[in-house]
Amino acid sequence: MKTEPALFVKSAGGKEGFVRDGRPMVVFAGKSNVGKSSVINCLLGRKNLARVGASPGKTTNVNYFLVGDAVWFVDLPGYGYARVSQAERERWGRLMEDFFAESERIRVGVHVVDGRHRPTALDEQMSGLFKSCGCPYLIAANKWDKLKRSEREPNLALIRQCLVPDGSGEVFPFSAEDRTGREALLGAISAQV
Ligand SMILES: Nc1nc2c(ncn2[C@@H]2O[C@H](COP(=O)(O)OP(=O)(O)O)[C@@H](O)[C@H]2O)c(=O)[nH]1
Ligand SMILES: [Mg+2]
Repeated sequence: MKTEPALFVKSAGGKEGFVRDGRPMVVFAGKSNVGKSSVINCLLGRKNLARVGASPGKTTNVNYFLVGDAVWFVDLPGYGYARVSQAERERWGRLMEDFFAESERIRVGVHVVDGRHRPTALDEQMSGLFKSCGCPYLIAANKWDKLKRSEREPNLALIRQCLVPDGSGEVFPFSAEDRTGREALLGAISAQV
């Protein structure tokens, strides 16, 4: 897969703004602050195409990046930020429902989770959305650089057990900081688009 050029094209706050141009989509989701923007930048070899550290809970839109003129990288709004209103939470739920209702264009799902912790209930909900759309499901266990060596195997096993006990997806140790797992994840994405 060509990762250049990569450009931010648009942001959609609702289904009327979704891109429907027939190009395949690689869809990224994750808890807010898990490093989703950093993972996208790392994969694309860019510093700040997807905005890192934009205040958590504020990026409530679906963002579209056109990669190599051929593939959409779609950045879904982060979830699980404590200080958002019930109304915002409901908006997120509706947006996800609308987005996954048009799942035939999703070629692969990339779920960014925190490699240090047990997946949350919302991670499990998100996982269900990815699996229900029937696309290959890849999990990036991010912030891997922060794990002690002794934590690695047990954490991988825990993430697998929580999200893909039936082997319905693949878990990749990943670090947007030191680029652990970049080639492996990019290879798995490339195989689908
Ligand atoms: N140590 C470490 N920090 C990371 C990693 N990925 C992201 N971060 C940091 O985590 C914070 C949130 O990252 P961001 O990409 O904005 O998260 P997003 O809200 O999920 O898009 C930033 O301070 C990043 O520098 C990683 O793999 N390792
Ligand atoms: Mg972000």
